[in-house]
Amino acid sequence: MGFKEGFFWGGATAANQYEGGWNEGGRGPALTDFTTGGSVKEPRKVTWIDKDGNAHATPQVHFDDALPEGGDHYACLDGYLYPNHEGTDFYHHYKEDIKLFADMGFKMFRMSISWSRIYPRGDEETPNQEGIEFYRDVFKELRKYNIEPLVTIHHFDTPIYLVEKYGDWQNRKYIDFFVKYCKTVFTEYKGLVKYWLTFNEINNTLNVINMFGDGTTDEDYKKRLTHLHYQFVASAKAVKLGHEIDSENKIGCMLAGAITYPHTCDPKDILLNQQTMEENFWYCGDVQCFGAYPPFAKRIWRERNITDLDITEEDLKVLKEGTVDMFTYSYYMTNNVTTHETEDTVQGNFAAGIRNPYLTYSDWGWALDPLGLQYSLEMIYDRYRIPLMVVENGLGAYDTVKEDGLIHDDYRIDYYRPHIKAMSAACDNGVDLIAYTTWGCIDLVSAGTGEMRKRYGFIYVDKHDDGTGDLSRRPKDSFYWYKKVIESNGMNL
Ligand code: BGP
Repeated sequence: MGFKEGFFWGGATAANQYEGGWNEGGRGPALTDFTTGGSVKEPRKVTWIDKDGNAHATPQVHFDDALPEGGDHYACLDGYLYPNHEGTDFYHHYKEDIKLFADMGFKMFRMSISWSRIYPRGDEETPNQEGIEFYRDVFKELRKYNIEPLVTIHHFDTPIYLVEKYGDWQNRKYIDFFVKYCKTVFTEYKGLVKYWLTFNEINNTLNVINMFGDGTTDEDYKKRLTHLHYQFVASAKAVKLGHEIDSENKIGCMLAGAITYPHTCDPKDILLNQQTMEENFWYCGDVQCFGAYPPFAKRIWRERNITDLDITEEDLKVLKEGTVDMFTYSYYMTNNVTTHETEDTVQGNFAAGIRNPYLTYSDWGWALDPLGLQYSLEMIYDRYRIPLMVVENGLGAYDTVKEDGLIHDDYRIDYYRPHIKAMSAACDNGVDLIAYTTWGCIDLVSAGTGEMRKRYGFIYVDKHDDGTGDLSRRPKDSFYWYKKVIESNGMNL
């Protein structure tokens, strides 16, 4: 019992937080070079970018400048670069890093392609060959060690040129730009990559990232739904095209595990929780797995007075033809919802809410809830009955290098152990779980905070928030522990 033979154990990263080489190899600047997801108040290292989004050869450092007023994506275009743009330099370390992943016994490695490395502006006719060759080398290197790449095509990093020229996914033209990009990568990497994810945490548009103002007005909400709809159509077209280009391709959706519980057994809370899950989670899952908007979508639109979303008959046909092969999600925590007044709240990045008295919390205010992972796996599988992957899970923690030069991260091992047990229990209960890629298997920049000190890795990277560090890599204690877990197919915890 437990994990099936051939289970894909591995780790996950994203170009926008890991890759670096942001202005090398013909890459264009991306949205995520300018923002970390909304919560950084003080950019630490700032390189000058002019208003057209062009990087200047000699960076000017503005340590004392505050974040432009408002701090949203658009304000960031005024000339600030965020720590993501450097990541932890996979670009120059990929051979070394992949060797370390192989030493741990990885069967799968999740990474993303930076769109602006393939199409620097996003709307040009021909791709950037140097960018194409970079990823080809990476995929070959993975294959050398029999590590299966799992590739996210879009992980928050839309080319900045598109954002400036067309607005951020508020324009139908994005569908064609994205599909062209997908066609290029499906064609170029045919035979090298089989597992693909279209949009990372697609439901974040609705439930987490502060992309369109504060989201409280109906108008803001409509923008989010429009953005999502264009991504649904782009994703469905990509799925269809990916199957046509290579019938071996397996293409999945990827959602943030926005799993909630009713805070009390008051039926009003039960109903509130059901509707919250519908809005924050099932709305995106249903469209991508069933190929049609769910019945409750009409309630969501009605409640926000939205009567004229730009959804055409042709779009509905496209959604039907582009259902995904697998359902994948990130799982970090659960949150509670209630209709009652409560003062017992918890603050964290991406996670302000009601404190669950049965759970403990991470240093960043995220509820530690391994059983919620089992619960969500069983609930999702029950609904969709297609293979599942947990493609992000992990503990963001402060790590210190001890005098012996080692990182004794037993707290991380203590985090993983019950989560892996929970997945095993879900498998025993019939869930077809095929992969587990832990988040930030090597230290990288936090999406929510832009910090280096929020570390997730089994591998420590010498890089710090003040800009110091030589980027050297070294295994933490959890590295050796995870190696044993993989060797024993999840039995030796
Ligand atoms: C998810 C993102 C990742 C990752 C993770 C952890 O939302 O897909 O990119 O960063 O969250 O979040 P954070 O970096 O804020 O700790």
